[in-house]
Amino acid sequence: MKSNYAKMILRSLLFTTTLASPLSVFAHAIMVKSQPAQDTTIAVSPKQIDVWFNDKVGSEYKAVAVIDSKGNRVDNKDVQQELLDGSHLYCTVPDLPPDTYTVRYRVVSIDTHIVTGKFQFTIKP
Ligand SMILES: [Cu+2]
Repeated sequence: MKSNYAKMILRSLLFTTTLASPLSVFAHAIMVKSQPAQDTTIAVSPKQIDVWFNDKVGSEYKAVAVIDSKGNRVDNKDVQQELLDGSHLYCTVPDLPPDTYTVRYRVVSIDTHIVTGKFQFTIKP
């Protein structure tokens, strides 16, 4: 988690630096929220995984994958971008058994930078 935080700080520093460039009106995407939330334990399988960024992200190359503790991909490979909120991606999942899951995402920022990241949640009845 500490290294993620360091990366976020680094990214915001880089973003501040790029404010000098004419393209800088466009934001670098940073994940700001998810459902299930990062590092939470829930009792029942979610129906879908939601990820929100600080700004709209590109519609191309978007990816969200849910991986179980054995390394198997378990989501339905149906990532969507909300029509009226381009900062919101989601994919559906089947009924997931208790386990710790890793959600990996990849998006293209409006500033054209590719952003990848991951977070975990646990299902425990
Ligand atoms: Cu960027």
